[in-house]
Amino acid sequence: FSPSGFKTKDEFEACITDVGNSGLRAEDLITGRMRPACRDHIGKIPIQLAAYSGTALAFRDRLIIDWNKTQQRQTFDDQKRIYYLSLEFLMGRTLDNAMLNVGLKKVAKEGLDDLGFRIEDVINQEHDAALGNGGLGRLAACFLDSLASLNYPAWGYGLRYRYGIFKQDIENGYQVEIPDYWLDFNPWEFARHDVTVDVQFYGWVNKHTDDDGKQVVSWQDGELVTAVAYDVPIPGYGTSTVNNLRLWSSKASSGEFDFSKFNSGDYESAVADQQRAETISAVLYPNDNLERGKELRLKQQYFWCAASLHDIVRRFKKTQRKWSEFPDQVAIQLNDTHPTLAIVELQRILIDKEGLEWDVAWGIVTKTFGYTNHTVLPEALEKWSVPLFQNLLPRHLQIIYDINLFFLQGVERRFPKDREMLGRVSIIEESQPKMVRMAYLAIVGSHKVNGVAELHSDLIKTTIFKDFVKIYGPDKFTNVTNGITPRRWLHQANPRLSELIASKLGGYDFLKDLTLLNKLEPFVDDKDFKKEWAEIKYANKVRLAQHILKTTGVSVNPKALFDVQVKRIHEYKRQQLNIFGVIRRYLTIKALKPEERKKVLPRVSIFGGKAAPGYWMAKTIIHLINKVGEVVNNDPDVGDLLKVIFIEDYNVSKAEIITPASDISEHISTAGTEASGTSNMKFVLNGGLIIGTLDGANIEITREIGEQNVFLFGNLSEDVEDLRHNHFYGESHVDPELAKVFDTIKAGTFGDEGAFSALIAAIAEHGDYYLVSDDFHSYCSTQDLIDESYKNQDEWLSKSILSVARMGFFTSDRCINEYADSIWNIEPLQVKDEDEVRART
Ligand code: GPW
Repeated sequence: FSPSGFKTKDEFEACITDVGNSGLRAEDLITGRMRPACRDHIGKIPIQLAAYSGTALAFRDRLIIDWNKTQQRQTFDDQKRIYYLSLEFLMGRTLDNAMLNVGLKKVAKEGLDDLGFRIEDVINQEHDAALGNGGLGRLAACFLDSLASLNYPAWGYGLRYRYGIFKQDIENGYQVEIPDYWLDFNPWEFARHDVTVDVQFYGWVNKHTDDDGKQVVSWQDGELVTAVAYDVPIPGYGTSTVNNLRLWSSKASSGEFDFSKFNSGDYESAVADQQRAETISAVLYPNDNLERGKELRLKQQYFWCAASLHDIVRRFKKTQRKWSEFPDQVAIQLNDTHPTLAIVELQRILIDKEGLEWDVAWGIVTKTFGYTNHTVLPEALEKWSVPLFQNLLPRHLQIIYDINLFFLQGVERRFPKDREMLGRVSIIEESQPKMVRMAYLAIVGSHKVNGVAELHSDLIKTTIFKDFVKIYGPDKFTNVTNGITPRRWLHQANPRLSELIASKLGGYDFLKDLTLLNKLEPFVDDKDFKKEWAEIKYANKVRLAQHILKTTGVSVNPKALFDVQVKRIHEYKRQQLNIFGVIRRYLTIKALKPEERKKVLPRVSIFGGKAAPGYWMAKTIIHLINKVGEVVNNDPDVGDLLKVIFIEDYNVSKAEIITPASDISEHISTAGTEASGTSNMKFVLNGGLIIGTLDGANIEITREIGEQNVFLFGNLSEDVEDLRHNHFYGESHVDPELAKVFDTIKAGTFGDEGAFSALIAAIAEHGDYYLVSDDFHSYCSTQDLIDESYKNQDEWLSKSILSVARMGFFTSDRCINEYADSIWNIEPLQVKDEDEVRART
């Protein structure tokens, strides 16, 4: 061991540890002072990690300066701020994004190169911040990126889970969940031990009249848990704005009511209290589009809402304004119903603590909040049992009852003849036990309610919230179609495509104004351009093929058509339809004579996604995909013509590899069930075509890019209800092609047929709720059409280029501007040094 520059091994290792732990030598890595030692150790994991932490800490230093300036500027300017409350922020990795936004990625690359590191390897050292389940959490992350990039004064508020979404292993074809402890080394958060809030639970409500004859209500006793703030800088692209994401962590309160336990020697129970407190922010609930009514989840929700509201109110009070100005200074957006308690908490603060009259307070509350709905699936609509509420949050339950009373009185006055209306719209469901309907509470407490794609926003108005449209009129309900950030989902994930586009558009302005992509249209007939376009897609497929080989041991041909479906596993998203289609393809190939097989277009079917640990049917679907893969991938009759791959542990950083490598991706939910979908946008933006139903944002994507560039199939949402009805009351039969697939599974071709019987029965015997059989034929013929189209590569490329050129609408920048205009009523803050920063990037 003789690294030049260091006298002993110990000295060298101490230096590396230094970089890893403290950041003192962060700049050394960039400037190359450690060069000789590092060179000798290329490829060793600790040093790669050291290089990562060194680089991260160097960029972090830059961010902190802009972050402080931004916060000072926003405080000084004292404009209206938007607070985005989300129980999930699926951020993925930060370093690459920080480098891009600070604008010194090239410098870092050269510095690391000099030291003998590849920047990609360094970036890959980072653990994903996976504080979310899927689309809802990733949307929140894209929104933060856009808010900062557009210079909006904005804060995100969430929970700092010790464990994010679990890591998924596949063992013998089954999903196994491994805890995701991600906080080992996280240079992107700053513990703010000076920023804490005590949050109260349980206890009882004391109502009495004070000396002036005024009724005073106070919530007493119970237990206190302390929320500690952890701040994460959110840099914008091409601007010096760095906004703040504040995540709360729970710990035992120092002002514990049960302090006496320590004194009385009840040490064990005091420790148990501490653990109970820390449990609140311990783990992200791994359910997507499903609510299970667990007490700990309600505790999480209140803990986070109370801490955030306290923080927001504290900031407002510093300005010494009148309460009536609160809605001019503060907009709060509720990411689904998870933060609905914030409505009740603000009302409680205003009436119980600040002494405002009910009506005055309620006027302020409703002007402040906006609510975004992300689903119509009944199992995902939150309801909390009244007894649970009564125990955990007794004062909040009273306030909810009062909100409901005044609301229903108003409804009764307006619709005196419709007695049934009251029961239908009541915030309290008269069931056994009674339930609090959180979506109704969110509507009543907000001034705007929005869906996330046109069809979805129409559906909520005509189905689940129909009565509320009658009550409030249609203007309270609006649409803001989702978007994605082109910085991460084009530039970072697909740097070569971004570079090619920039070369034709004369720079990277399209990353700030995505509609500029339409300037690509004239190149659709440019031979050289098309060739480069195709080469980039191929290179991205090679990269994915390497990842697949490394992680699954299966070798796939990058010349084959890559067919991708990556998202949470859910019956409504219909991965079962896809895998049944794959089995049909397998049977078709098997039935061909060897010379006929030569004409078959090779295809790789790629799946990825997590199932909620308790969602048995979703786990069965994963199992089937893996078992089909085992058989198909090893069948010599099939060879390269068909491969079936399940990519383990799908997450944001894997999405960045998978998305640019797809030829066709699948967005095949039962019409009317997928509120928007956002991966559809990511795939098209990366030059992949899509097969999809007329659902969610697929519809608007089709409108933008043209019907001839999308492969649509299946029943329409307006026909779904009748079809379901017929399954139960009419004559139902399984599509004959699908029946053959079922026979093959039942014959044990993919192992123990019993393992899949429930999956088949759901379709063949139990009403086929998701219309798999109804759509099967249409799905398969559309897949056949895709094979034919792909054979004409020139035309395929034209479709790909035209689609990208027309995707400008789907940037989250457009989406955030719409929220700002139509819901939040906020303006961006002018940033003077923007040009300078833009020049750097
Ligand atoms: F059920 N979405 C999600 F509405 O990822 F809360 N998780 C969820 O728990 C819910 C919705 C919830 C998704 C929608 O399924 C998807 O269609 C949409 O694109 C995304 O939220 C962002 O709006």
